[in-house]
Amino acid sequence: MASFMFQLVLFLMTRQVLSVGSNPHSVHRDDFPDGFIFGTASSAYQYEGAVNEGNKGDSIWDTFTRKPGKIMDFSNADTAVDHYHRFQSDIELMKDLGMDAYRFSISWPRIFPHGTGEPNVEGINYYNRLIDALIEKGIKPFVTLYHWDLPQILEDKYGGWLSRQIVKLARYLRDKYGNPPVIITENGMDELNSPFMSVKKALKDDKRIEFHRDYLSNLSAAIREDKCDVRGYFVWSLLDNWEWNSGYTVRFGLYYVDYKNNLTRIPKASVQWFKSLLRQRTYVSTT
Ligand SMILES: *[C@@H]1O[C@H](CO)[C@@H](O)[C@H](O)[C@H]1NC(C)=O
Ligand SMILES: CC(=O)N[C@H]1CO[C@H](CO)[C@@H](O)[C@@H]1O
Repeated sequence: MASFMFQLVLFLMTRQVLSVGSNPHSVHRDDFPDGFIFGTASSAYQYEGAVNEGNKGDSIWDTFTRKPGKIMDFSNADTAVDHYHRFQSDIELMKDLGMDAYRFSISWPRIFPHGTGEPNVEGINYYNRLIDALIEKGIKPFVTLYHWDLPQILEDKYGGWLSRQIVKLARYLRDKYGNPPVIITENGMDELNSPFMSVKKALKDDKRIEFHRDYLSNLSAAIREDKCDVRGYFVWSLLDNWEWNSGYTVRFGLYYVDYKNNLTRIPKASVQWFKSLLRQRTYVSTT
């Protein structure tokens, strides 16, 4: 297995929109240090679907979504955006954007359907295929170990004690390593998924562009001027997806997912914006 990185999740779901500066279109990959990583982020439950495939066990969210009235639009993530079956073409989209990395999470109940015991070969194979496909396209995999989808059986047995273990782990790492490099592992802005809004209008996500532009120009300044050790920035998210209690009522994607038309991915304006931000500049030698 090729090398990949494990990351603790640092959630940074900023909603604050910063004021627009004088040169709003200037932010570019070159404003960041060499090796700075741009990526998109996702989580297993919000993306994969296929909740009953591959010998997967139930997660606490599978149980929760089946309780009436818990999810705003009465939806569930049984299909989500079908990333489980479509990850190959989704990786093509990341490549096309010029992204360096992809952060995804491992569905715990896909690996341990019964919470503990022997790992499930089908689950492991799925993540191996995903990781191999990313590496083949030159996109670095960042793996989140836990993104809320605890196996139901662990919740039943231990009342979720493992999530307290995760907090303990995070504290331990902070105390042990002090001031570590920071990766912004998700930052994004949602818009209401209004049934009355045309697709054409939904694709014009200028507010999202403004949001990322302001954030990135500030981040670049923090790195250059304040010497903050920030190493990467992950956009939440590549695709519109299933947003926990909000179900499908909000859209966070750079790509619009057409839920009425076979989950087709359609680029929003922000895709073009990120493409030009991420484009490598080619310098012409004059000698
Ligand atoms: C829906 O999209 C998937 C992935 O592109 C494709 O394999 C499938 O054939 C499509 N289904 C229909 C009914 O168009
Ligand atoms: C601290 C900092 O750099 N703030 C800047 C954030 O971005 C906006 C818009 O580009 C600027 O106006 C702020 O000065």
